[in-house]
Amino acid sequence: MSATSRHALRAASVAERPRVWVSQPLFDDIVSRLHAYFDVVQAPDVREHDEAAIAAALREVDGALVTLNERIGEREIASAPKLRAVANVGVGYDNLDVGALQSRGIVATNTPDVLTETTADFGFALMMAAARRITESERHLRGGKWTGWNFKGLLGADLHRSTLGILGMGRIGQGIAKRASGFDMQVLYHNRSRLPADVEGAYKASYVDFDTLLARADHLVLVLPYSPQTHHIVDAAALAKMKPTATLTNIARGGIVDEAALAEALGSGRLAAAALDVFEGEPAVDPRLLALDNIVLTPHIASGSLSTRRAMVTLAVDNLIAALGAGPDAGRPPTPIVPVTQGGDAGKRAGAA
Ligand code: 8YV
Repeated sequence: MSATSRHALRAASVAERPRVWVSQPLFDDIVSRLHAYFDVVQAPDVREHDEAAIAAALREVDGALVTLNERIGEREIASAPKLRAVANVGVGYDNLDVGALQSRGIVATNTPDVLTETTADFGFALMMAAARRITESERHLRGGKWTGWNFKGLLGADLHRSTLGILGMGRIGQGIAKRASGFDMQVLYHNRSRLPADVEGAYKASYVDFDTLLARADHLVLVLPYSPQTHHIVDAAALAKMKPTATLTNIARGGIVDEAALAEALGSGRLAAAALDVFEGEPAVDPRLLALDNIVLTPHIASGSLSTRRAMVTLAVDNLIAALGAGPDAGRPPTPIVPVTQGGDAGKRAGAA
């Protein structure tokens, strides 16, 4: 082979390297594994990409590593003819239109399991903070309002031996139930489908209908996926069914709760306290919630321990490499949202690189 044709061959193989877009700076040492297989285009800073920016970023790429900041649906992929895989860094994937991706043969993946325990820890911490008024008490102290020990000041509600309600009994819900047993809590849950008896037995959890869950929970935790069916499932009518002494904790997605109705319930004393890690318009937070004392507010950090965030990025990178038909698991991404069928369109594309 002549030097010219060798050069032409090398140039062609370089040109054929798949391209991927990384939508946010994540952990460079983990993301850099992509360089072995792909040309990587990475956003230089954390930002909210609008529809046009996402469409532009996807136009030339074969794959994308994205977070909940990027909404990817029909319009964003309309002019992305090469796109074959979208790896979401997160277990929730309401930012992806999975149907639209699937109908175009684009493999979508998420990061389940690796964040279960960390997120359950945080859900429990938030629930305790709301029940025992921890952040409110700290504001009181820091604000110089603690002028003497007060026997009846800042009294909260107990967790131990109370009734825990879990709406959404998936992996994270089960993680919370596991923690509750150490507090001798009675665990009630509601889920799309009832769990097998052995799983209920393992978590000492009893299935109840949604209204019973609302009525009986001393502490209600939301851990269900967000979808059109669960939008504002906790609305004014649902809140009215809760005990006035109860707390509500949301570590799922903001849109599950009608925030205006929640602010009204908390402000009027209809509900004792709440804790939110997620917001419908995040990063914007409803000023009516910000004005309340009986609410704990955190900026979507439930999965935010260093080791878990690193594990999430590692899994997403593994997914992207495999979904684009490279690496040791070529064509078999570890955690596809919809199983990759090798005969199907998505399967063919996954193995196509
Ligand atoms: C992530 C989350 O931090 O996994 C999820 O669904 O909500 C969070 O744990 C977030 O998705 C990052 O994209």
